[in-house]
Amino acid sequence: MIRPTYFGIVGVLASFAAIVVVNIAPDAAGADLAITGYADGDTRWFEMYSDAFVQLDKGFHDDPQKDGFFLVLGGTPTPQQLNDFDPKTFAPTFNAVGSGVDAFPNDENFQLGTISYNNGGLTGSGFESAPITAYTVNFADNIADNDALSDEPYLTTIDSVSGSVKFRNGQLIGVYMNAAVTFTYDYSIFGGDVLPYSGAFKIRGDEFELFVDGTHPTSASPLRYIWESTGFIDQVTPLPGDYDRDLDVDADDYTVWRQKFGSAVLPAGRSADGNNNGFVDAADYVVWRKNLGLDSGLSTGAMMIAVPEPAAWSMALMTIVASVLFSRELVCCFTRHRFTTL
Ligand SMILES: [Ca+2]
Ligand SMILES: [Ca+2]
Ligand SMILES: [Ca+2]
Ligand SMILES: [Ca+2]
Repeated sequence: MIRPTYFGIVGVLASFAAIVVVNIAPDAAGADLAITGYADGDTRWFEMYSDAFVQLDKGFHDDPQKDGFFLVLGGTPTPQQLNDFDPKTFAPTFNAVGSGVDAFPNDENFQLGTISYNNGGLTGSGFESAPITAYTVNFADNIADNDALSDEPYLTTIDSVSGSVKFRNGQLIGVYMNAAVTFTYDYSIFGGDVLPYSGAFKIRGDEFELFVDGTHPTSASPLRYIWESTGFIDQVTPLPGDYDRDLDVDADDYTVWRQKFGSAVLPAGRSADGNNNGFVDAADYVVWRKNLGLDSGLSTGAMMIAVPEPAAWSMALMTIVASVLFSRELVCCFTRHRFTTL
């Protein structure tokens, strides 16, 4: 296996590039949708045999293209430490040794494969939904390919896929997909078994999430691999004002706008950035207000995330915001504040 830390992570990341694509047979009457994504900067790949991980474009010395090199636990992990480790709350310690790792050579531009769907009933008019029949992906497209460790120790399987793609007058307004993913690492080259690491790749509206995790004992240290990435799908044009991506424009979208208010958005136009200027700001409230009541009539299915009904105080605040934000003086001051703080 791989050790010590610095050289180990280079080798593991390189060998990850040897993922094999597994196809689910496409529907005979289907159409294909190639998707690309924009990954968040906290996209991470853990290799917890070597107690190491990298984070997308964290940089290394003066090279912003590199993805750094970080220690996880500060030493060879024990089985208990691996079991207790929570990647969601982990705060890294940067280990500035060696020359760094460019583990994600395409940086945030992720290749996310092809969705096949049954287009038999589509007319290109109005709101329409089509079932997803297959998903094909090579996540290794996003990982450095300079494998010098061993031959293709990693495989990727799409165990199952479900969901649908949504259109408005033929334009893609959302993807709602849940794919069960298993990575396997062929440890037999070191005298072990083929080890699975399982998780899911999900898309909801224009947002994607990949999470795969697994731990296995070996004769040396236990192995644990984790890859987590979130981001946005490029091909989707969300309904204007539908900030929670459930294909209507209602009070819940206002709640999202309020929660995100003041934040920067990359790329512009995602999240609650309805006017496409890269910030969640007052103009996005205007977009929401203009489209309030728009309803596609389409279900987002089992992937719908429950959003609580807005409380009475929230509706009252909405009215206050509407009346206050658009007085000329406050819009002037608000705008000036935004740009002086950048
Ligand atoms: Ca990079
Ligand atoms: Ca909505
Ligand atoms: Ca709604
Ligand atoms: Ca905006």
